[in-house]
Amino acid sequence: MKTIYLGTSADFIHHGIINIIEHAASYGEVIVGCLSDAAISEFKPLPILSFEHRKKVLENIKGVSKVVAQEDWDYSFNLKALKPNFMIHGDDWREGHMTHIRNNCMEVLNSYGGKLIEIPYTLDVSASLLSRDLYSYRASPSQRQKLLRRLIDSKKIVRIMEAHSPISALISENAVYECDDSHRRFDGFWSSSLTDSTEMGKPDIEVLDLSHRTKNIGDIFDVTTKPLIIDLDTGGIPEHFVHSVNRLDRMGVSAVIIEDKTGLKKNSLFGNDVAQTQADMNEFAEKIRLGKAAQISPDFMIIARIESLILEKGMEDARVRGRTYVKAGADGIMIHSRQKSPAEVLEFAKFHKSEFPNIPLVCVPSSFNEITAKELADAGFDVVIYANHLMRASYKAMHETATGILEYDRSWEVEDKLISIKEILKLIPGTE
Ligand code: SPV
Ligand code: MG
Repeated sequence: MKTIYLGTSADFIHHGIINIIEHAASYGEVIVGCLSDAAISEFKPLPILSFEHRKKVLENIKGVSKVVAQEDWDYSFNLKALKPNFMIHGDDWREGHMTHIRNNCMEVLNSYGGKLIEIPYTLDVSASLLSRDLYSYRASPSQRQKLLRRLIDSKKIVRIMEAHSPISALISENAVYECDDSHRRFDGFWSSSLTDSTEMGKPDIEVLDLSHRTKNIGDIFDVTTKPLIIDLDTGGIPEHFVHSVNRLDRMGVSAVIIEDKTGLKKNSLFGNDVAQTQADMNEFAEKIRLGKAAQISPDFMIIARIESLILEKGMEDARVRGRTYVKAGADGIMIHSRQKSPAEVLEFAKFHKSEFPNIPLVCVPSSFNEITAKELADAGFDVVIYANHLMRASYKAMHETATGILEYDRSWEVEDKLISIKEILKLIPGTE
């Protein structure tokens, strides 16, 4: 009996996939490669169903003989391993970003005498279009919340962008950079104490209360689907922190990050230029313990942020604190630095990953901004947060526009820096 291979994510089984399976079965035994979360995440948002559930659905479709995992977006690795007599694919991959994968598959098939079968793409159905109908499902608190852990488990690095307003969040929700080996997107949002405070014209000293912060998050959640990490400063006193955990968890926030400082908190990027006090390590660990006991959903994460390098307490202090916080139940560690060079956070990452390979490590490369996300991933980081960039971008543009109008006494000269009114009207569905 001859064999034929096809790969699919199988998040939605529609008649287009059934057509391909039926057609494939006329050539021989159908082996289906079910794409792993990691493979899908290189190009598309994570599927709604887990890998195990998608595999189970495929195994129960008439005509499917065997289901294997396809761990890469590129089918050619499985072709090399399985050497099927045929591979089947819709003819839509002859153009666009899939062409080089088609070439890779052709090369492998040719190497052992396999054959490619292409069938016309089923035009009236698209999994991507169907997935848009599931927008509201993705945006539900529990679905959104659990995405962060799944992304950390599937991606080499999770890219998080600061969102201080719904419109800034929408920009990150939709931003994409398409390259050959992946489609790069932001995976979620950072609710920053700095940019939330700045948006309100207030200093970053824990002056905004939780109601204000959660109102902003609620507004962001109204129009987006991606997971959110909140910067909760010191977390407040432990008796208050447990209530904050409860509230954030219930609204579908994925993670809270608290920093080990006490007293009047100032922004970390000041370092020791202003008076800032690091919290007692054991008291902070107790706060983490109480927070973990207070959460309801197993998906909610409490991430401990170590300020030892910011406050020049040294690497050993950072390491001891890291160990203590992990022992107290922290689901992740954020190591912060305000150096121009990433050397100290890379050194910390080496220690941390050798001791706790499964505890996610978070980086905020605001001052050491030459390092790429890929380099951070290679050094062991799991999450990178761009903590203030959209706020800084919008401030600069607004300031230049305001002073430009004063300078020229009219708006004509600054017009080319602005989004047109026509575009604004098209930007938000439902405006017209
Ligand atoms: C924030 O974005 O508010 C942060 C990161 O806490 S930093 O400003 O670098 O301290
Ligand atoms: Mg902050």
